[in-house]
Amino acid sequence: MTKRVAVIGAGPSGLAQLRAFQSAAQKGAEIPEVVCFEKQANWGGLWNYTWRTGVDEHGEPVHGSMYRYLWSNGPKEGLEFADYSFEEHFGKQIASYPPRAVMVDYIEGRVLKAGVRDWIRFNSVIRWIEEDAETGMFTVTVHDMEKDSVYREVFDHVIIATGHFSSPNVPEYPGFDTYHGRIVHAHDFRDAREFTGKDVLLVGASYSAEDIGSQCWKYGAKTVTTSYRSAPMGFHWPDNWEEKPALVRVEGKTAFFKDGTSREVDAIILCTGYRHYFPFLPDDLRLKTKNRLAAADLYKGVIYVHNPKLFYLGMQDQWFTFNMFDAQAWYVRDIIMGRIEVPADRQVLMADVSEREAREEASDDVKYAIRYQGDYIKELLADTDYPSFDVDGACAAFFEWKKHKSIDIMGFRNNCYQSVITGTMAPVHHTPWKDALDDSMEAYLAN
Ligand code: FAD
Ligand code: NA7
Repeated sequence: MTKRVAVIGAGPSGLAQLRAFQSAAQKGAEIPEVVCFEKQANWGGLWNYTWRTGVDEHGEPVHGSMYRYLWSNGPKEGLEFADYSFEEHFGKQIASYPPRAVMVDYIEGRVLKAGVRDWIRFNSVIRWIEEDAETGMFTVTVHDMEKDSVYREVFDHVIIATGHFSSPNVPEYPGFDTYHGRIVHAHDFRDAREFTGKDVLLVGASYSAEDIGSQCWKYGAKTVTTSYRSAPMGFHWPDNWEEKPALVRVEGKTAFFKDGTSREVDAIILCTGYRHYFPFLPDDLRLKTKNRLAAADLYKGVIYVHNPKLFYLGMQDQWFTFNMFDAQAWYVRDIIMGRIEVPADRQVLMADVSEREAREEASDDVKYAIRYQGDYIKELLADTDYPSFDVDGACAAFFEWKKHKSIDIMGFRNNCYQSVITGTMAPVHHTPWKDALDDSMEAYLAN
């Protein structure tokens, strides 16, 4: 009997999985029956922008964390699909930091070409997954939101591709309950123009704080203050941007910091990260990990050590994204198709995880971390037929990106890099990022 595989989520990771199976079928292999369940009405995951916050049209928690005017926060040369270049999609090479609309068009282009849309059941929320101890099969409970009906289906394998930047980590500080302004988590931030002319405080010192702060600055916030718990971001900020140590409390509209200073702010944006959150999984199947490069309990970063018929994609903290999801998806496909064997001894699986953790912890150097994830991709690629590409070249693009950020945090997106897939140099974008207020695809491609 044909194996049945459930893929949960049609974001970049889930779509990579569909493309991986379709590519095997295209080469003449017999593939399992693949069913992808997606709770949103369309594919693209986080890249599928929604204006909604809180709950969606069905009363489900909104998945989207992306906001208007978002441009890729790293060079596209670090994430390009090896089997579908930007040049193939757009018919020309494009600049290196595309806005969201351009990115979603590219993501969509590959899967439209592969013809896998009808493998996906949209508006289908996974409510629960459990394993039958006797048969080892998974029963998946699905809520079809269009029909408003709940049903169950049985699968040999389940692949969790629901992402981990959707369920916000929301700390509380003394005085929040009486604060005279808006407090919002990055997950619910949508349009920077809301903060034009305002004094904004961002709590956190990572990508969200940096990028949402930059958006607010670009669209005319009066001042931007960021507050760090561990270490400052340390970029050369514009004059109206200040980094403060940890927030201690707020009173009225005044925020007080650990160094004894204070500042009046109109809004507080909590850029305090996200949680791995899988409300549809019981204890024995649920991944519990921090946002790190060596995710806990995943052999080869994808196979759940406590139940190797269950897989997780894209659960690591991410330097690499799309090409890493591809490497993972091809690897998982080949395990399911019997081309790659997973050791039967659980101790071996656990030892693999420990080794990855120790290697990650061996250094906190940024270049080391980028190479670490690059090496992980190479390790997976070595065992599958995913088109090999110059991973070291992609690492080099990330090193350059880091350098460009340290030189000019508001200008790093004006740089361009060489594609490791086609070898072409990206053109310089026609407008500096800070002046490009129109982030439509038409405006971006008008080079
Ligand atoms: P997601 O994109 O989160 O997709 C998961 C899918 O699973 C969603 O479609 C969701 O609806 C679905 N789903 C969830 N729960 C269920 C359920 N119970 N039932 C059915 N379906 C479900 N990466 C970059 O490379 N460049 C960037 O510039 C960049 N910017 C980012 C900016 C922000 C604000 C955020 C939050 C992330 C950014 N990322 C960026 C990283 C991002 O995580 C990846 O690019 C990518 O979207 C991850 O893909 P994914 O498929 O693993 O997860
Ligand atoms: P990250 O990268 O997980 O960073 C979370 C930040 O929030 C980090 O600076 C944390 O500080 C800080 N944090 C977490 N909890 C708290 C509390 N309680 N108080 C103060 N500060 C806190 O999440 P991001 O949202 O920035 O980025 C996630 C993805 O979105 C990323 O991949 C991008 O592509 C877009 P710490 O350093 O732990 O002290």
